[in-house]
Amino acid sequence: MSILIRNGLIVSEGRSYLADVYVDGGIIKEIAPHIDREADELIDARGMYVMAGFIDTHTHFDLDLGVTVTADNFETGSAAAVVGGTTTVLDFATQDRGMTMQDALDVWHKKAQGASCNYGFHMAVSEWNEEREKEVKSMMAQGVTSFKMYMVYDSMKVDDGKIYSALKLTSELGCLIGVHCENYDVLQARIAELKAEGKTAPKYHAVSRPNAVEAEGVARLMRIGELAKAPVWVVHLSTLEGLEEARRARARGQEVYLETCPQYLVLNDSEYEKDDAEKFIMSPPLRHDCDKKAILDGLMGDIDFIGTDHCSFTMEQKALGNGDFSKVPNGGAGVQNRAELVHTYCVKSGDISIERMAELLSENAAKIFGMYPQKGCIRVGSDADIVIFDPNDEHVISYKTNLHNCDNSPYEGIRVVGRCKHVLVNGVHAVRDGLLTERGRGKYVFRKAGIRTRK
Ligand code: DUC
Ligand code: ZN
Ligand code: ZN
Repeated sequence: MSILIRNGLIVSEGRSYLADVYVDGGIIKEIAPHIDREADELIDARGMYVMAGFIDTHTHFDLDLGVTVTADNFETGSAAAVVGGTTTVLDFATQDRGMTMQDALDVWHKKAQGASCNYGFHMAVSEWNEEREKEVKSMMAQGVTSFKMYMVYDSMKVDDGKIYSALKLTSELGCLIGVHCENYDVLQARIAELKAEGKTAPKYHAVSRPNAVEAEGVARLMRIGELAKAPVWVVHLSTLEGLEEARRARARGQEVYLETCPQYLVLNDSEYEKDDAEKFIMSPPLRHDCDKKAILDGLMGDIDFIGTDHCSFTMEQKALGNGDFSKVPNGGAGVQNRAELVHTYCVKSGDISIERMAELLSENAAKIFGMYPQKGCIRVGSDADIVIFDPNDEHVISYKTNLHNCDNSPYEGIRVVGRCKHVLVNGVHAVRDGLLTERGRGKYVFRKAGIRTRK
């Protein structure tokens, strides 16, 4: 199957230029000012950007939290991803206590079968011991070169000593660990204080975990990374203070990778005053406008990539909290809307260039997570994961039109400028005029050790 993309503005690897792109057998075969070749299909990309398929570094599909399972599995989540231009997700395979990493990886491979976008896995580990250490090389041999640890959540939390040991071992092997940075003990104490005062409404979720709860976790991770002489990745950074801690560590010479999410660029904590505030219960919580501004400024250089932390729950699932914010399943749906939100709130606003958007949504993740140049760039020989992005299309986000399997969206009613008009997944034309026309074309992405872009 060959496809010729004509007259688009290619935005890739820091530059933009007009060219045609010819794709065959799932691979980019030619890029030239004018390609005169027969193709099975022709896409006219005049007035549109031709970009490397976006990579979402942070999704939770089919995740069992114990009380409930995320509303999106790989079938629905990956379909929503592709319509939003995400051709690869890195989902968190989760090693529950008592399980091996291999068990978790096998389970996640099964869950992901038939996905509409490509997928790779970070391994989220809930315990760290000699047995788990022995599995790291085997994970790498199976294409898993990044891991995650949580400082919070009773079922997942690991202590600082374990984070230190894990960082030491995995970094020697060229792997990267992402850490959910919050101070567990203080958070528990604050939740108990609020409950004792009868403060259980959704807005107290944000009160229970203010900026300092994240910043302390980030500062601690920075020092643990320094002691372990390891690079560290802060997942879903949301605060000015957390960003400052990371900057300080970099100024000391440390290698720090930062991820943020659209919710910390677009929304703020006023959402917790709304009637459907449960849908904004996610961790980290939504922040103040000054944090939004700091994170937005950080996109210019401090922040390396933007993932969604897609972790969707229906309103019925959110109601499991039964009026107690600390029991509401944490997370929101975002996998479909990342590119259009970043385009609207960061590019159209004049804060970042379209070239920077390409880095933040695809290229940097491809490099740091060991997929480059197979993915993350428009180059001859790279996979034909391609987004043809119309920068002028305006529409309003709604869960009713989103493909995710969830009766709410944190972005409900927001007008965005920009739409992924056409999307190719492994050379297959999967989205036409904004509509998903091909499902199930995703493949497992076997990842190498990443490029240490901040070394
Ligand atoms: N935060 C969420 O909101 N959901 C899933 C996990 C997390 O850390
Ligand atoms: Zn997290
Ligand atoms: Zn997450």
